[in-house]
Amino acid sequence: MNHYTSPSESARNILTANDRGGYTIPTSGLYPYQWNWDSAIAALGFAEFDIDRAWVELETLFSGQWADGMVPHILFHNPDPGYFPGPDVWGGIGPIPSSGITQPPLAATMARRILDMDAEAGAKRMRALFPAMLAWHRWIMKWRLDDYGAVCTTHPWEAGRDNAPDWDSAMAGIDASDVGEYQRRDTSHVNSDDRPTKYDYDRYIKLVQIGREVRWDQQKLLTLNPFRVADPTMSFTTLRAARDLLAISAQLGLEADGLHADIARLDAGAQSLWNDTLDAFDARDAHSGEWAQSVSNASYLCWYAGIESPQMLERLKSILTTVPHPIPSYDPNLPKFDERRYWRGPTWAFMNMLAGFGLAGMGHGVEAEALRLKTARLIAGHGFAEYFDPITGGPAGGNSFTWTAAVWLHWAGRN
Ligand code: 2M8
Repeated sequence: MNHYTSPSESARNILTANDRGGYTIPTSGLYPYQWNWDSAIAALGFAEFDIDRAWVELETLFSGQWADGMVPHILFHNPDPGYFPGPDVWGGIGPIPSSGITQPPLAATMARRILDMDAEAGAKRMRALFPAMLAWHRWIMKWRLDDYGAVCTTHPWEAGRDNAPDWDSAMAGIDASDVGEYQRRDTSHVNSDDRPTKYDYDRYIKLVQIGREVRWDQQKLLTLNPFRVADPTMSFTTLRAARDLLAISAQLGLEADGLHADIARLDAGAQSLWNDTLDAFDARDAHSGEWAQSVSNASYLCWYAGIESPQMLERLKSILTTVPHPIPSYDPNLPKFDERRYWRGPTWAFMNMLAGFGLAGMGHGVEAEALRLKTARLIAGHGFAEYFDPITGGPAGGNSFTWTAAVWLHWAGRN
């Protein structure tokens, strides 16, 4: 007799199979290392069946923290020739080989959720991690804010939305003519139509070369780096993380000097990303001041940050009824929409979950539930893909993907 594997069983199996001992890779082959925000989501998934393992995931992530507080976007625990660019290209300067940029800070927010699931098991772990999380927050405050208090990304990989249209004009300003020869590995694992182009990769690598050249000296990079974009992903997640750090500090009686003032500054910065002409939250080039004119799935993270927006709610209601598998990473009514290409159209289940957390937290339970059920249907019908075509639901990128499995266990697949 065949054994029927339920989606929840499959999701647990994916997390277990992607577990490399203390950290989880996003998917084998394409992404063989520990990624920062993927790990925070993985921890939530583990918390559903192994709360100790959830804390270990976060502890391993912070074991790669640099002396200045930065938590890298990739930790290269074990060399793997299947990924490019690897540790030698990045030249990270932390305690373990790493990249030289960070990623949207989800860890404090997910740690708070895990703490809430079992306060007794979590209090000690949380106390131990808290100073490291606060140091990361302070590093972001020191090095990534623009004049308005919006949080900037210094590399498309830092925002996590690699080839989003948000960066198109900033990317056009990068001279990558001397980037040299290199060999991509991603397109040997998955369909190249689902991935960024060579034009994009030349610029990604050029930015890595600029950072490495000055050994990731942030002061120097403020003037040397041609790419600096005030970003809704970084701004909303940093604001939310700061609010969660404050709540955790109050709950556990921990020192958190300056967080109130930081929250006020970040709140003003996040609000400054409202583009009146577009009538949505947008990205803004920090060098030129130009708007990207991009409604992305990060635009819908306003509630996650504790920011209300009737206009965004109207937009959300509209895409919930007009787009078969929302939330598309780029608005289908805008000219650059590309339903297969990564962050230029496809739907990402974990971004839906973050938007869902925000909506539920700010009293929009109906929309949160509609989004959750649509995400559940998408995953149940098309598998644990890295991302999905928002029109057909077709799976794209890597499969047996950690964050999609974690989203199922913690949010989408719950009864
Ligand atoms: C993607 O980015 C990496 C570089 O960081 C890549 O394409 O090689 C993005 O989707 C990013 O947000 C994600 O964290 C990473 C691993 O899932 O893959």
